[in-house]
Amino acid sequence: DYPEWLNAGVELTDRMVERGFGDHTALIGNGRLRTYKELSDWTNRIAHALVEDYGIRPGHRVLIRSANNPAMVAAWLAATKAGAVVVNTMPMLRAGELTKIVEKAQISLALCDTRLMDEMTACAAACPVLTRVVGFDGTANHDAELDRAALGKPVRFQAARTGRDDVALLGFTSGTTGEPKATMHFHRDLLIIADGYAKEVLNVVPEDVFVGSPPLAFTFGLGGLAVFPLRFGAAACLLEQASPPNLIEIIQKYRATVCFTAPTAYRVMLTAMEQGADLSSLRAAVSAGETLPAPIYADWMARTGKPMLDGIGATEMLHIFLTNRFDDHRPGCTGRPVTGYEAKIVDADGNEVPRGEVGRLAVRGPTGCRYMQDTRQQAYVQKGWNLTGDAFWQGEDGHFHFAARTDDMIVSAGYNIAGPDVEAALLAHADVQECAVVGEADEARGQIVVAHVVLRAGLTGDAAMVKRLQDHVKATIAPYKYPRRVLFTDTLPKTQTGKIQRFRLRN
Ligand code: 3SK
Repeated sequence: DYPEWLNAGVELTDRMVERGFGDHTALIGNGRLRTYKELSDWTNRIAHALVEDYGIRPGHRVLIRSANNPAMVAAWLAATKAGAVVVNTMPMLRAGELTKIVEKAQISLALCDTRLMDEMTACAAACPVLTRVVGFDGTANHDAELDRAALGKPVRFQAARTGRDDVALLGFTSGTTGEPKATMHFHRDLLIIADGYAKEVLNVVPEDVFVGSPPLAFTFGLGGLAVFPLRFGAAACLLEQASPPNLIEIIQKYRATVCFTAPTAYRVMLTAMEQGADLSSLRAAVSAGETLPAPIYADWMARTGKPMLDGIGATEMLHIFLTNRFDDHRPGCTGRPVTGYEAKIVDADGNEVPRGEVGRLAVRGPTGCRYMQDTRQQAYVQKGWNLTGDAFWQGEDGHFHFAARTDDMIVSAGYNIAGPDVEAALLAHADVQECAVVGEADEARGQIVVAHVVLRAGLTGDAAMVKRLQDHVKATIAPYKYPRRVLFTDTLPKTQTGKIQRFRLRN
């Protein structure tokens, strides 16, 4: 039950000061600690600048482009307080990918870390709807246009009178067609995920220090590294480069207690612990974004005596809806629904299948899929149940087990990669005649992107060509999407109507 008028930005900052957390550390990043009072003042000043200097009004769409850092969190909270609908984007996106988002969401203002301006300005040049790009300083110096505009503003701000069911956030997800889809989430949704999963499963306390790798642009990261800690007076430690070694260093430095990352990073942490790293401060190791291999779960349990909490969420659902728990966990299992959610396994007609049989995972609960202006809504939500695109089975004990993805989405080291996105990038290379991109199981990354490529006549598929194509993909779309394996072939398997049969390329 949330009040009719609710602003998630206010709840996560000013309200926390009112509740006595003013002196607690809220954000750690770029070598600085900021208290809740500082965060509240900072976001209020930026909100003033957004309204008074840049004309932001409730419902305007604002894009934020940054790596994970306190300035990004402040920009997001400030825009939310001003009533804007925020689109957080990943720093690795290229101008072409940003353009699709800006056009789809009709974004008028972009707030961009000054270190990431190039692709943003190229996007603005191609998008008349984007009338203003304002730089902010993601380092601790705070010396860019937005920082200067905010500097002299009051520390109190009358937040926009947003309703609990007003849209606060657009989470973008690249569909299997490569066309980005925007999922709308309300102010109350942002609090529901904290009051549900974070409270019930993680039991967050003000003494907690959160750390992790998912980008804030991915709702997994926004929840785990901003909403969850801020809702309970805990601290969030934000890393611009969240490589496993950096995570390990920061966990030790700040005695982090809750970690959100993918199995790949936990594997590196296990090796580091064997070599003497002290990660004993961690009380909760949350693994999501890709399947948790049973051996990593078992090794973690053996070394730390604590379970790794495997969960599954979706951008459409905002956050985790199925999870293991501290007192109810097992290997190769994604647990049970978070309180408030229900899940079942259905066949192609939506009928529940018997226990043990693989089918489509259907879920419903207090958050759910609301695509913005997208015909795919009808396919995702059927009879009130969200069909996430995952194949699962349910054991006799009611616990859910992952089987496979049911679409062309490749999940690699926690990143969702749409095969068609990579295909489009490869096809833009002069040497590529045809290609098909699929995911292949990989022990370290869950899946890797594999490209099957037919080259133009007379060209040779050698190591130099592999490198050229990989570099081309990295320069065209977000670099993490590049194919780690490139296989050359004379033909691709096709139906009689000429459609590529990607399933025949998957092993
Ligand atoms: O499991 C995921 O991929 C996910 C997606 C969005 C939000 C949270 C999670 C865990």
